[in-house]
Amino acid sequence: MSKQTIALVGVPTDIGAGHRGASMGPEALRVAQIAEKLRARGLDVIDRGNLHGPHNPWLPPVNGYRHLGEVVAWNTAVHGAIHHELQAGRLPIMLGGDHCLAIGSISAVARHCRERNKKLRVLWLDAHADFNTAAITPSGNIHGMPVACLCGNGPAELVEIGETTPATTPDVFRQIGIRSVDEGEKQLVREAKMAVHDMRHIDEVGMRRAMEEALADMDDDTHLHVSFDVDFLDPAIAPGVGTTVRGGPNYREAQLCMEMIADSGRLGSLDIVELNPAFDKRNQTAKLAVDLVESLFGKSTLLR
Ligand code: NNH
Ligand code: MN
Ligand code: MN
Ligand code: MN
Repeated sequence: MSKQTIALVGVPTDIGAGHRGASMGPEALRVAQIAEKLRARGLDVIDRGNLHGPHNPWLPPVNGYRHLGEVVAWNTAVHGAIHHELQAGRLPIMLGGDHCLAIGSISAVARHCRERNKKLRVLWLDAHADFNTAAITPSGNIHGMPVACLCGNGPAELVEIGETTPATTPDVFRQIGIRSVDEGEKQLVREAKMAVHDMRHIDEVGMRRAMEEALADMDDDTHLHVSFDVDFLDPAIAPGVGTTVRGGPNYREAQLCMEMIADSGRLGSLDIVELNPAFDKRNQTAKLAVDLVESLFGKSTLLR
């Protein structure tokens, strides 16, 4: 097999978030040497630079959505860029940006899977389920809604990004690290029968078994997408996010999670989202994210 080529796609916006600053995420990851560290692992890395889109007008929600038009514009750009990289056989890493951008990236991955007759599995590493809708959102922030939109529960403009509506279905998702789900959102998560490996479950069975479950039943035809919301991590080690929730995975649990994904050999695309340098200290959260991404690409399997 030929050498895997990674394409970094920066998406500098905080359009879907409740705090400003995730727009600085792509540059913080570059400063933390994401490209250099992956090259040191023997991977080919192309940095595509940043996508462009509307600025953040910082307005209140309208009909339950903040900045819907701007979110559509950014996600349309993301969908096109990520699909282009996948079609060329590259492994795209989206450098976010807030988590609303997963609508564009995952709809592109789902489209690619349909075109190539591949099965899709999405690992959603997050403190939050991101399954809100306009009717139940406590904030109107669309970064709390991407999973719902991808499953067809959202505004037409967002649900229709990509070729097929809905882009995908709840059964492809495995959510890991969840510990903050809004009241109305809980009901929807239950109704959708989403596979949620929440922190309670991880406490009880450990990260190893939770990840064995999340990675089960994949085969040669499975494309694995990882959507890594940096607030997945415990805020003690990762303060550089807008919405910290205590009680997340510690350093070793997070490493094991990434190592087990690497061992699966199925990783086909990745989002790194919600990194917010305005809340960080000396870029430590960006450096940690890069360290974990190195493990996702096999750094710590040397002794096996
Ligand atoms: N659930 C909250 C909301 O919808 C917070 C979402 N924030 C996130 N999600 N960072 O990952 O507003
Ligand atoms: Mn999220
Ligand atoms: Mn394709
Ligand atoms: Mn989150």
